Amino acid sequence: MSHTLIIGDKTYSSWSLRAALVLELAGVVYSEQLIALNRPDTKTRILQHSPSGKVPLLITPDGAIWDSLAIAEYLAECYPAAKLWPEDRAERALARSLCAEMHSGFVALRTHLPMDLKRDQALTEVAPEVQADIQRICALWRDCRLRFAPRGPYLFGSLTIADAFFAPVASRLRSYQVALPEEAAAYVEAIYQWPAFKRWYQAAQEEELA
Ligand SMILES: N[C@@H](CCC(=O)N[C@@H](CS)C(=O)NCC(=O)O)C(=O)O
Repeated sequence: MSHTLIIGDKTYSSWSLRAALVLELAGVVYSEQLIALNRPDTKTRILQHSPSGKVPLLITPDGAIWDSLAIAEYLAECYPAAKLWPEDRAERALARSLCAEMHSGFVALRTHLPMDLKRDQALTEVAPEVQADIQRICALWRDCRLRFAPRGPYLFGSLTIADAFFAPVASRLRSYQVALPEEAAAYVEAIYQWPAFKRWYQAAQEEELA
């Protein structure tokens, strides 16, 4: 196997999930190496592979690639037939904007609602900055769904890198039981029906954590 993905716990590692979903979308056969997060030796173990000290990291015939967005772009370049980005240039630009906004933003949501695939419990209080992030995400999803719903249930109709990037957000909204507008709730359900997401989710349920 020529690709190895170094990941964190499936329950918690949202950036690892994104990279794994893009690999699945590309149809790449790969092996997986899991490094448990939040343990005394976590940093040392990750640094043996990843100069950033973070996961995911993808080992490829072209060398190691760290950072989920770099991994996604690399795979899009290697596997053009998989159409990991939308084919239309304007739509591709929109999809890249969504992913970049996800990659660099929504700090309040990521801080207060960390991904936890074993969780099924609402927060007692939702901070205003978290509410603002949720509203922005729902607006992004709504715009995409209004435009592309005739093509399928995902952000751009069929699955793209944008769905891989928002899948962990969908999981947070569900596991923290956030009330959602109809189209956002339907999108969350579509993510939960994505076979590659289901496999990761199931593995997370079976994962033993420290
Ligand atoms: N910008 C990075 C973020 C990676 C990241 O923050 N990964 C977390 C796990 S989800 C991590 O490695 N945490 C371990 C640590 O910081 O020690 C990406 O997109 O891949």
